[in-house]
Order: sequence, then structure tokens, then C-alpha cells
Amino acid sequence: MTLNRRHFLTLLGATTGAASCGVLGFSMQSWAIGLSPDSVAQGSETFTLPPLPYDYNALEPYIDAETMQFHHDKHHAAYVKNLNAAIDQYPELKVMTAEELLRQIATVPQEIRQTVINNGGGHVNHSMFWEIMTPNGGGTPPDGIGTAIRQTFGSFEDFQKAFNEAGAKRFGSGWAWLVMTPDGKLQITSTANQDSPLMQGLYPIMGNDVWEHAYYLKYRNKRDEYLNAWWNVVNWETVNQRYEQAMRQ
Ligand code: MN3
Repeated sequence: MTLNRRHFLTLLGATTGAASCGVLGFSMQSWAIGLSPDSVAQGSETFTLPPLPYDYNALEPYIDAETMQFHHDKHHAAYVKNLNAAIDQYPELKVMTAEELLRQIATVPQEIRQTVINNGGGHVNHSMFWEIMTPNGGGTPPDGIGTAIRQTFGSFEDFQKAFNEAGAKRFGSGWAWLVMTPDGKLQITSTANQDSPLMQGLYPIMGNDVWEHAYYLKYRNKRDEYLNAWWNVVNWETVNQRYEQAMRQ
């Protein structure tokens, strides 16, 4: 966040009572969802909602603006809020990243473990999701991830087919993933709900959200159409960076 909390408060004060907030009113609305006045005042929250790296309508026509706004400002914001609430009484957990919480989920106290799985997973999964999409996306993957995909799955098209199948077959809510195993192999998998591959020692290189909230406003019950359209917004540059990062680890 480029805007710190104190600055935000100043901004709030400066615009309170203004007859028209215009553009500011809109951006303040999305802030207000992620940061309740209490948490702003205390300045104590551990995890924060990352801003969308593009406009709500940037991924149209493949993902509509209303879906993006609700998905980011409501759904992702709620995961962040609930994660912060869950760890509030556990100072030893506040020094860990959300990824570390998931990798070491067995060490998280039983009373909040499922809440951390759901909301820590939701936070980490969606933070990745926004980054691996872009308005100038799609096409074929660059060398690096592209070569590894062809070596593992035969061709890019075969990979897309298998990835879409993982998303289509996930019953109910969840994610389709391309992950790296600890021995450096690529694998397609899927998880239920907000379960993160990190909990299984797998590194999520890319994932597609197949919860109905990700596509229902535009695609209704046609998840397969959403899965096909999604390739047009994949940010291969970022996916390749995640692949190279996984290879180094
Ligand atoms: Mn989602």
C-alpha cells in the first residue's frame, strides 16, 4: 500500500462533509471495506488487502468489472479481516507471513487452525490470483515455464486441457493449480475451498479460482466457458517469475 494509515485518516478527515467525493468516494469505499475505522485507528492489523494491480474493468470482456470489484473488495477483504481476527490473541503468529502460517499449519493452535486454513488460504490464493492476471495477458508461455510445461505435459494445449479439467472436476468450490513438487516437478492438481497447496508442501505457480463468485455474474453455471476464457488474461511473465522463484528454492 502506498497510502499509509495516517495519510488515509487525513484523507478521510479532509473529505468528510464535502458535498461531492467523486472519484475519491469510490476509492474510499474500497478502503473502508478492507480497513474498518477501528483497525485504522489502532493501526494494528497484521495482514492487509493488497490493491488490485489494475482497474476493475481491465480484464473485460473475459472477467467483468462487477465480478472483480466484489471479488477483491468483498471476498478477499473478508479473508484478510477474518485472518486478522483469528490471530489477534496469538502474538507469536503475527510475526509469520500468511504463507508461513500455511506451510506450518500443523503448528497453528487447534482452536483457530481451520479459520487460518480458510482465511489465510483465501488471502494467499487471491493475492497470487490478481498478480497472475493482466489486461495484456494470454498467448503462449515464455521459455522457462513454457519449456517445462511442454516437457511435462507434451504440449501447451495438452496442459491447458488438463488444467481446465482439474477446474471443471472440482466439485463445489475450490481451485485448479499448477504446482511444483519438492523435487522440482510440475504437477496439475486441485484443492477444495481455500485450501492452499502450501499446506501439502507444494508451491503454487499458478491457480484459477473456480468458486462461483469468480464467474457466476457473467458465466452463470457455465464454468467451462469461464475456464476457457481465463487463458486470455493469464500474465505469463508473472507466472514465469513464480516458476523461476520455485526453481531456486
Ligand atoms: Mn475467490
